[in-house]
Amino acid sequence: DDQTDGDAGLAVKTRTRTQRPPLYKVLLLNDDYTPMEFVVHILERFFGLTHAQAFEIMLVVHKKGVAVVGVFSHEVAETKVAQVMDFARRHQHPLQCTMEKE
Ligand code: NFA
Repeated sequence: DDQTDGDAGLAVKTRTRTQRPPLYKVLLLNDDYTPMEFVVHILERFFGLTHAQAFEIMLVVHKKGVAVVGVFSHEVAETKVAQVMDFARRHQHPLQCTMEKE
């Protein structure tokens, strides 16, 4: 406050916007072949869901074609997608998992 800005010696607060890291939705896609119990297992194992929560989300994907299974930082979302895709591929299931900016 150097008295050159017309504020009569009062403190001046300049409002700045808080930077929030972008968040990413992790999406699970339906297909006709992946067993329901395999999807439930993935949701428990990689997303920390209870069996009941996992079953609920699996059914949403099965009925609606897609569901958001979680929202994470870019790095965590990338890791989840890679873990799901790798686990599905190793078990020869066509399950697809993707991410998109919120
Ligand atoms: N649609 C699959 C089936 O009927 C189950 C499934 C649910 C697959 C959610 C992928 C995602 N076996």
